[in-house]
Amino acid sequence: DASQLKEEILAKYPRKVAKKRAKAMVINDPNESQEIGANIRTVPGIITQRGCTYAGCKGVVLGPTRDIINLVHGPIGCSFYAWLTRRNQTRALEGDPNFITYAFSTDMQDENIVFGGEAKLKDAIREAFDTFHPSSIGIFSTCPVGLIGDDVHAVAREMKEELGINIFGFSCEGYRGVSQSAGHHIANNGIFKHVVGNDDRERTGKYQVNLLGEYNIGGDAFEIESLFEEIGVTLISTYSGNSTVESFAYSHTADLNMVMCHRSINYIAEMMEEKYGIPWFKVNFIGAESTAKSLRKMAEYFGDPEMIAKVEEVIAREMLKVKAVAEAVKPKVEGKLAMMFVGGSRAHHYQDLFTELGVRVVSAGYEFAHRDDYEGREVLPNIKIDADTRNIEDLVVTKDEEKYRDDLAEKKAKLEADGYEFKDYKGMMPDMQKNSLVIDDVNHWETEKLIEFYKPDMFCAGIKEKYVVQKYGVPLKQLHSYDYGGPYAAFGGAINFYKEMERMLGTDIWKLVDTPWK
Ligand code: ICS
Repeated sequence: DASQLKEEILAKYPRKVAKKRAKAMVINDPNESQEIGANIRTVPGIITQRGCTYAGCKGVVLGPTRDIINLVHGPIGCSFYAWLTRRNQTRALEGDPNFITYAFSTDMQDENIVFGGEAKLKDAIREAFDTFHPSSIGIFSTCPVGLIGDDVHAVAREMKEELGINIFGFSCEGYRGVSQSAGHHIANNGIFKHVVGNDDRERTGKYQVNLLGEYNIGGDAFEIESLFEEIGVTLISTYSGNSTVESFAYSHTADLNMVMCHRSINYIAEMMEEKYGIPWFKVNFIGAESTAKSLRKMAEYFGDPEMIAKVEEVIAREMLKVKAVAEAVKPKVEGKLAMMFVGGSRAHHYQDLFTELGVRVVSAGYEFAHRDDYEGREVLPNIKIDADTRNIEDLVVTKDEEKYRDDLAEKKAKLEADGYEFKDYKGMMPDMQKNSLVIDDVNHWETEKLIEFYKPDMFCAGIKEKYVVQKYGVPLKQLHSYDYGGPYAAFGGAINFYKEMERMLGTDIWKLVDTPWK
């Protein structure tokens, strides 16, 4: 069983490493509260799946936003490898700016490392301004910037003054946190400080919402947007798939924040509630059942009978299509085994899609999530704050007496009294089967042992794992970029995913793989 596998994995490690890794592997019991070691530094020498803090800040959170110039201060490689490989899509309106197809970099050279790069950064900002006339520019620090001490914030202030547009910097040097998770937090802080609340424009809809933590990979956000539109909900802003900085600036005019990826964006949800009184709850639009549940929860929040009826109508109509495909695919894939090791929320969300097909998830884990994403938010007060976390600024946010929405706070209190849950993420572990193996920050050695042990029919991870796993004769589905596929969100996305699983699980080609070491 799983405990034997865990022993075998740990036996290979030096004693100290084994002790560390033992805490990151939990044999799951959904009815017990179990602690997992998460958001802890990777042991040097281990091949981790993780990315860096700059990746989380520039690549993940700000990267999908199209009307800002995201200028990377650093060596060209940092920009090149963040250049649309995440497959985040956007749809600019006619005549509107869209800068995400570009890679902006100061292209630091040895000379700048030795003598400082601030002058080059200023020139780059002026050049970007003269060429593109953006309304805002973000500056992203890569590792050398922190090492040589360039002050990107001072440069931002100076250039903001000179050019008269919004310019702000991020101290998101790659090494600043233990993973990209630190970069999410830094990005959340920066957007909140420099953008949110800048534009108090008039309401345009009766029911206004923000969708937080949806990045439009493979067009996921488009699927969700069209549902909202049909239901009569005005989507002010998505953080940050198919988004604009312009919309972030008035996103505080929303009546509700729905959080899709808890890990990357819970900070903004919390800060917006503190300052403006906008309640938030967790949603999930991956999986047909989860989508239905999330839509119902939204309709219940607004309590408009017309919206409630519309939601039911949409669910009934879409479920017919979804069920037809699921019923055709399920017999072909039912009982197969899957495992998924992805980022900070998809390893949880995608289990729903597999469950809908009768595929069993035997092992799963996040790369960089925190204990609350595994065990639920009730453990938040018990999470030890270590030096790596303390490194990241925790903004102190206070109530905005003028803009605070007392009406929403009252609405929330009333709903809560009826058992409606806000801020209620319960994490991945309670949703996983008993004795499944939960692993944080899995590495290549552990991946190989997992494959040998479980012989899974499907492995879900990313590009760094893909070809190693496939050489074992196991198909790998990238749950970061979706390979070339998607969207997989909402009802239409569920259908796409079922078909993809039918294609990948139904072929015998993987049995023909002759590994070089056999
Ligand atoms: Fe959130 Mo890859 Fe998201 Fe998640 Fe996050 Fe990343 Fe991607 Fe992955 C992400 S924001 S880039 S849902 S869109 S950093 S797939 S935690 S690792 S699972």
